[in-house]
Amino acid sequence: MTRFSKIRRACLIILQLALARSSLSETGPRPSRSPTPVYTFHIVHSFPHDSSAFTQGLAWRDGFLYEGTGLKGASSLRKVRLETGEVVRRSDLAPDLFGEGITFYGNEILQLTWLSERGFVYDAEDFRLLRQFSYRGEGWGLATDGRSSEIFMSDGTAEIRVLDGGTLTEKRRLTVRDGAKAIDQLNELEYVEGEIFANVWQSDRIARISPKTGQVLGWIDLTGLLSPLYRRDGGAVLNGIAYDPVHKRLFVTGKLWPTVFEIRLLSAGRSQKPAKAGQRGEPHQVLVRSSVSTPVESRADRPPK
Ligand SMILES: [Ca+2]
Repeated sequence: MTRFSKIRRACLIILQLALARSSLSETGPRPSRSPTPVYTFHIVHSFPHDSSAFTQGLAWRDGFLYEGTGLKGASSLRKVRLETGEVVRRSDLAPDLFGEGITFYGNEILQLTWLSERGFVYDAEDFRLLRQFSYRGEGWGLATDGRSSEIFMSDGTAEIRVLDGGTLTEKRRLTVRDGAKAIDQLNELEYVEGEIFANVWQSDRIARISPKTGQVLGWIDLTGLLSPLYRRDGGAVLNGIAYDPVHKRLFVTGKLWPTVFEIRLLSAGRSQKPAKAGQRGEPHQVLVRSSVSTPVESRADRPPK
């Protein structure tokens, strides 16, 4: 065999191997991923909400809702009586500021602004302004787990910044993905039983996110929670999640919505035995579990109309 023939034969073998591999990849098994679980809801209670409040942050502590509102000239921090919607304490931002997310950190409340790169720290008891802090870019949502010294901050992208609670400086970032797809427009946040819940701006969905990996563990579909009749404004979208960890109550609302809803999560599309008599509508049932693979409740548990 001449040298040329050897080279030609080697080339043919390489070509055949490449074709065989290509054929295998077309017909062989592809890596697959189970669909991300989707949860729906059952309304446990409805409470009045100030329909002029452009909700940008929502939190719960010791029997009261705390709310941060936006829009220039209408931005505020509020302490709200859940049952009546009464604002029992309020501090307004300067009219040139657009308020955003809030969260508790110890006995303080932090509040972001949208484009001003300025954050505020208040005494949680009397709303006295204690100090300011700064950050780069946009400020959207805030949350903390209440135990570690970390604070989660969204900025409208698919990234969640992790801040040191003591210095309010950035430690690292999570990129939020559902499978391989980055999920951006992450807005108001809440830490719920080991997960970060995030409103996705201009959608009826809340992403349940792993605070370790940024992976979306599940979706909460809140379509139909508020009748479109009450959405008076194009900006009146779902935004605002608060969690009462003591009684395991989950609250959601929206910008300019007339209602705060306490909801219980349902596992969509999975049947389960009906709840025992007397359980329906009680506020202290399990709302969420730390493992999203565990069904929470089924549609079958919805009370009949
Ligand atoms: Ca929140």
